[in-house]
Amino acid sequence: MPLGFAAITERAPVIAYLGLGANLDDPRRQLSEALERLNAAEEVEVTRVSTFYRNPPLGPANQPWYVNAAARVRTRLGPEELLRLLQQVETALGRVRGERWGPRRLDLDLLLYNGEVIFAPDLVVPHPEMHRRGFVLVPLAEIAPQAWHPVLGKSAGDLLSELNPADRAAVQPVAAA
Ligand code: A4P
Ligand code: MG
Repeated sequence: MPLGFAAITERAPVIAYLGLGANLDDPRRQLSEALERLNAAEEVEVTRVSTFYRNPPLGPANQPWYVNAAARVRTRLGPEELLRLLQQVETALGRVRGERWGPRRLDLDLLLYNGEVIFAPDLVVPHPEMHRRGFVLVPLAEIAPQAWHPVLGKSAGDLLSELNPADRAAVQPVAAA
């Protein structure tokens, strides 16, 4: 086999952005553990993490407030493989799938992947709700104001500045422990 064959066929690393949320069982710990597990995966390096933000639930109101964050990862995984990894980490940390938009220990969403637009049955990227959500845009714009939404043709910073001020104000940094 010619020298360097493996290196040539290996996928080059790309940048992806993740949204993290939890509102049960010490949400901050859930997010920290999720980030540790993702970073421990051989094909993923967590290169930036936002502040953790408290905010009221979107969806059923009779559930605790959420803690949300965003992370930048460098990965050799394809988008579907990265989604599988996110789902494995959710399951490993004990997420019980239940009511849609209901309380959860951990929710990991793939927000942006390498500037790509993906419409697969189980994966839509950019995440279809991200541009409407303060709890996604506040942390994302903190770590990557230039991150590009390829469908809307706008940066995370632009999308945040277009958000309703009340939605933005509802997302507040978690007080230092
Ligand atoms: N799926 C498709 N595209 C993606 C993507 N880009 N990232 C599919 C992740 N998953 C994606 O997800 C349902 C299906 O979405 C998966 O099978 C996957 O193949 P799920 O995590 O099982 O269900 P879910 O999270 O309950 O539903 P959904 O519609 O994904 O909800 P969201 O949009 O994740 O919202 N309020 C606050 N304050 N903070 C929050 O973080 N989160 C939610 C959940 C509701 N309210 C919230 C928050
Ligand atoms: Mg989800």
